[in-house]
Amino acid sequence: MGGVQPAESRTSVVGRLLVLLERAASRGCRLVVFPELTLTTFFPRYWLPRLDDADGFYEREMPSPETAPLFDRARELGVGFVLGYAEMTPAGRRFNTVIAVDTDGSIAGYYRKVHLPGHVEERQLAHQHLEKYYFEVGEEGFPVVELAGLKVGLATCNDRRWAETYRVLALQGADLVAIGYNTPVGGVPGMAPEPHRMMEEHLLSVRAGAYQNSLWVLAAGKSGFEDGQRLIGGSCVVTPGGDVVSVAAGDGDELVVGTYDPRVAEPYRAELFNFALHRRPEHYGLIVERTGHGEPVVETLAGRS
Ligand code: CDV
Repeated sequence: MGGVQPAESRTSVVGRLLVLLERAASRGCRLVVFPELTLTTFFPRYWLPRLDDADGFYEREMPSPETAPLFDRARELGVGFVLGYAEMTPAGRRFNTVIAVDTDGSIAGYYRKVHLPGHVEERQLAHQHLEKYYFEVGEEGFPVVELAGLKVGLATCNDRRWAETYRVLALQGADLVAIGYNTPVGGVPGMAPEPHRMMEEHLLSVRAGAYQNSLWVLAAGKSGFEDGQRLIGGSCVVTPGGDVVSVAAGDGDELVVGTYDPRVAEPYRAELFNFALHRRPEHYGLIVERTGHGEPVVETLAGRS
């Protein structure tokens, strides 16, 4: 998707999504992935000292009167979809959320973003990255839902850079992982500012996740400019072999299409990445016991047989 400007209404954004949905249906697509925080501009770039001043960016119900046309049309077309949005719960909790809707219009599941990047406090930057300020960490983990007859793992943006995301989804039998994202070019603390580097790191992440877990990745990002901030784009379809078979060509609203074929994953799952045969979880304990890089576990040779 091209950028969503701060003044753009939900109705206007949904109109753009409907155009893409119609195009997808006419190409025979059964599943469409929309970006993270699709319905608004990527507002974590703004520092608003009063959190309540951001309330207008959040959805309190889904579907809402503004988003209902998307749900209705998708059901009529028999297309499932995944849509990212900012969620405000009835108790006033805030999450960076994804909803997954099946081809018959039923809600298949939700995901609340786990890996929230950025910072909580205002920083002296042209653009902030305040996800830790605007959202709580999702508490329900990474779900796999049934969409268009496939097992679809849900993740969002920064999750795609973490190996654990894909592995936890693959261990639940995911055939593919749907990932919406907003990756600003430059100005993100700790990330290289050059657009080509950012694109390289994005593709490296989704390709590695797909390959190491024998699953497809559908990555859908915003692109072009939003309120003066450039977003990386690069939406793509990645095979279980790690090949990018389809990628966005431009910076505006665009349909990126791939054909899911279960046979691509089969040789990997049968042999090289046959988890049941080759994984050694007894040696992976540190992954869940330790968060930071920590001290090396120094092995002593004494007593080794
Ligand atoms: N919305 C995001 O999660 N964006 C992050 C930041 C760090 C640029 C990303 O990983 O793309």
